Amino acid sequence: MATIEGERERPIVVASNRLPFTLERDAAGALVSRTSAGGLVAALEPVLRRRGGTWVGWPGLALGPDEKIPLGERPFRIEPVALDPDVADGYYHGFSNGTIWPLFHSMPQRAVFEPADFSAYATANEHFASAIAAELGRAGETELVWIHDYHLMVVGEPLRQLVPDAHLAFFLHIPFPPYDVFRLLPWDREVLRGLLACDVIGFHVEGYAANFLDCVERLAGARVDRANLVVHHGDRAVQVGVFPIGIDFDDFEARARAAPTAPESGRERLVLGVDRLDYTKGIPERIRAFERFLELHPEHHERVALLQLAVPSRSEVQEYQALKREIDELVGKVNGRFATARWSPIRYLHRSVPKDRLAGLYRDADVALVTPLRDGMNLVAKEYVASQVADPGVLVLSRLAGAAETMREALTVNPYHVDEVAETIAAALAMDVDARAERMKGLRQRERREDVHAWVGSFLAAAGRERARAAPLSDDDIDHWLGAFLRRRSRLALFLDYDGTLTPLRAHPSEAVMDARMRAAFEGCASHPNIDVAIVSGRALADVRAMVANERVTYAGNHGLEIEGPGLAPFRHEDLVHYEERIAALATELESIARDGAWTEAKGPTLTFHVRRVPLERRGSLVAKARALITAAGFQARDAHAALEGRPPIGWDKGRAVLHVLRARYGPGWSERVRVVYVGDDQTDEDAFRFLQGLARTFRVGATDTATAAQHRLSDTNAVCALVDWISRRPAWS
Ligand code: ADQ
Repeated sequence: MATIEGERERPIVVASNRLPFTLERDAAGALVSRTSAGGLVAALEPVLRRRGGTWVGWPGLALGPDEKIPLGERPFRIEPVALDPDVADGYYHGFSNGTIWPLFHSMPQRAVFEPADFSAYATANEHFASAIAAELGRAGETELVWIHDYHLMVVGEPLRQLVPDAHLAFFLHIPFPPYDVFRLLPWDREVLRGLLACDVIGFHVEGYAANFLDCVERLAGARVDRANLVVHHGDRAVQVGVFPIGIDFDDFEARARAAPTAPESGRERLVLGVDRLDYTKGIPERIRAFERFLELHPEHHERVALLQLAVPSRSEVQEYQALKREIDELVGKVNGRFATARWSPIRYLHRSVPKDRLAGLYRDADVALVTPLRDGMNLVAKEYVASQVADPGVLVLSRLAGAAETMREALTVNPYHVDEVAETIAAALAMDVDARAERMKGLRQRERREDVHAWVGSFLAAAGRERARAAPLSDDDIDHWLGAFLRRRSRLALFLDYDGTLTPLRAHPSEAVMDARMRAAFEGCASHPNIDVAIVSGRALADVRAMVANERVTYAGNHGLEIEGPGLAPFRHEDLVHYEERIAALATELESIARDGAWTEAKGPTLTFHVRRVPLERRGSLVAKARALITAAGFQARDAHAALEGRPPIGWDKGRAVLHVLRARYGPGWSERVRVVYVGDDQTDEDAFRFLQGLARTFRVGATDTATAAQHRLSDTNAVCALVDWISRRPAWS
């Protein structure tokens, strides 16, 4: 893949939940903005300054209709996404922080699954998509859109609908959970579809990327190339990448050098904990481990103290208030148990500390205790390392933090293992200066090299590469999907849709014929002694039979309202007679409104109003008129490819037709006797996919970004041909 010349310097749109500043109201209710101190803002602002572009984000509070955000001077645009309070609440507190945050940190018991929250999340993400699309339209050239984090996982799909060739990159700052946890999410496929609408998806560490690929393979039916971290999703190739985030190393180092020495320093050795107050950070567990350390090591009494800083976070949420109370009580209990007249073992500050002071504390801490129960990366560990400019300290790091995958010189612990953490604190305090210096040197070298600027650079380089098309379907891919399923010598019932599946869609139905390769593969299946082929089509039975012209095959025409096949009693739905006269009258009415090349195909009990030749700008209103006529005549109107179908209101669809064929051919115990494969490209095939769930292998052809109940996706009729050909080559048996 070649890098497009100049790509890296074109404008960029950054989208994140929050804007690069915090908005608040002063006592008089006026808006004031404060620059965010976060590392991400510091890293991305220079990129936006250099390349130009826009930062799209939610201001975090409701603005009055004419209220303007005080933006200050910036060489790039700020685009606030306004959200109604209800939507904002369901999106932010609900789905983002009440569902995804705990679930993705593998704490499913804390996750709330509330449909209204997901719908608010989807709505908020659509607002983001519109705002981003407007920015892309304004710039007049296709720029890179860099979407950040778990709040915006489903922006991609609506955005791609608005700007089909947009270049979208996504980075997840939190872990991506294993399949068994992810699939607890009732909206698992929706989230995967949203992510797969992007061209590049970045994670901190390999483990998260591997979890994502597992989920994509098992839940989204995409093909996964694990060696190259590529997902072949329909006709698109999505590049997955591993980009461990870093910090502004030089900035922390300089602050640490400049920070004054605290007056109390040196009296006792310092163990430091610094976190957002969040249940994932393992603060109560850490305090218990420190208590255990004091129990096991009385020699450290009056010589060591734990300083725990916790910056308030999401404090309006009950769960976080409960966590705060728990920590308050624990600190009180441990101090009550061990404190002496001149020593308190734990000092606890529930507040934010300015960066300069923080850097000084990091520098002076003998041990940093970074023990989250789960953490995407963890920047505190890195900030500590950058601040070790004097006597080197020791980093004790949870194995469940992403940072543990690269910060190999840290002493790693299981944060749930109280004794292990306690003994590691003791070991860290006992480590001699050579060992400390050796480990710290390695840590510092890496963090200096892989700082946040390097992170931005490597992500943008990957995102700027030319986009690849999906690789053609190979025998290995098909073997992976069907090999085990068809291994046993069971009969195969192969159901195939016709238009769009065996043939590409054509302007006129009479032009849709199988090409030579497809014809050969198809005939191979039809003449195979252990395979029964059935065609399930929206065409009239006689029509599809004439197109396919093979007497060994079963035909279900008119979406299964009429069925005929070798060895089967011909079937025609008994209610059809009541509709035949009415459908003829409806066909005449539709002909009277047909313009611009629209035409009506009468198919016996059903009809199709074709609009493929109608210019797009006039299609919508014509289809609306046709739909009204169909409905007024008492028929069901259903969307098809560039067409609208009129069907009798009979509770019958392709799913029922498949069941009819299976029962008639193999008897009521069919699911034990036969393996079923179904391939289709149309909305009407979804009825069959749903009906066959768990009972068959199902394949949806084409359109990647539509929802499907099928297990797997095939990019186009070439992929169908590869599949049908593979099936035709199965050895026969008797
Ligand atoms: P966070 O969950 O916010 O980030 P983390 O990476 O540890 O977690 O960053 C916390 C930040 O808050 C640090 O920069 C730290 O200095 C600051 N901080 C904490 N307590 C403070 C205090 N009392 N006073 C001042 N500052 C304080 C999410 C993911 C992480 C991932 C980052 C970046 O959860 O896993 O590392 O994004 O991708």
